Amino acid sequence: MAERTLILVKPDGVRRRLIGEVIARIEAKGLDITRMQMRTLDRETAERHYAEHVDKPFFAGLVDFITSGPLVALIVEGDDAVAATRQIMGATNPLEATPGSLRGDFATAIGENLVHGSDSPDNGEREIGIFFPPA
Ligand code: DAT
Ligand code: MG
Repeated sequence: MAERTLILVKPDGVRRRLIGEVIARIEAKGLDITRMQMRTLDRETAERHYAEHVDKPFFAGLVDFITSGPLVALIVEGDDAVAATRQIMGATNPLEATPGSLRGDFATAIGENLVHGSDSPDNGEREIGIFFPPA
């Protein structure tokens, strides 16, 4: 089913010059990038984006990290875009992500795992609304 998801190349990915690598893999998979934006998040926007994690012990560190420099936000569209992009990204913990996935190939630390992808179509629409609000 055609759906939309929000993908972020997180600040570690931008610092490490991996924007192109992430985009290349999304395109190679056969998905469409329909919007793209580079920006540095303020804390309020980061806290909205990660609202589901507000009670987790790692929340403050997560907000510190995601606001630590520019990131690239993408709207990705295609059949089963949520599951397809989560497959490309690999497991949250890079040490559990399979080789061939972005996190498996390029990251070691759960706190600096290169990419974000929405975990459901509903969350995708919610997150897209934060980064690309309707005019
Ligand atoms: P994902 O990004 O795979 O959807 P998530 O939604 O569970 O994973 O968590 C969001 C981010 O929070 C994740 O990409 C990295 C960070 N994170 C998750 N679990 C963590 C932990 N145990 N310690 C530190 N950071 C963590
Ligand atoms: Mg998540």
